Amino acid sequence: MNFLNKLAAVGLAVLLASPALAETQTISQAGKKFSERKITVKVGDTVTFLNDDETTHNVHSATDGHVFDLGAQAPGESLSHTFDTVGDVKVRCAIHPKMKVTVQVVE
Ligand SMILES: [Cu+2]
Repeated sequence: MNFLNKLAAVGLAVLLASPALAETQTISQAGKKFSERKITVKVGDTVTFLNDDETTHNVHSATDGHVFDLGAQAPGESLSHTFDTVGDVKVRCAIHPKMKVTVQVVE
């Protein structure tokens, strides 16, 4: 094997060993409902919460170890959260208690 072939082999090995790129999933909130009841994401993935409704929403979670609050979200606005820790995260809207989605974060 000459030098260039070795270099190519090493490059390929590095490429194959690199982790998959983080993904983004989108959940919409039309009609005061999350478009999903439960989704599964991988650690490091981002979920975008799109407010395609006609009212303000406030996506947040009070789940131990996963607390976050995206704050008041006007119609038309998109806000994102990256899930960094394994677990079942119960996501709610602070304004509309019936809005619930569980984000299951896996390795
Ligand atoms: Cu809401």
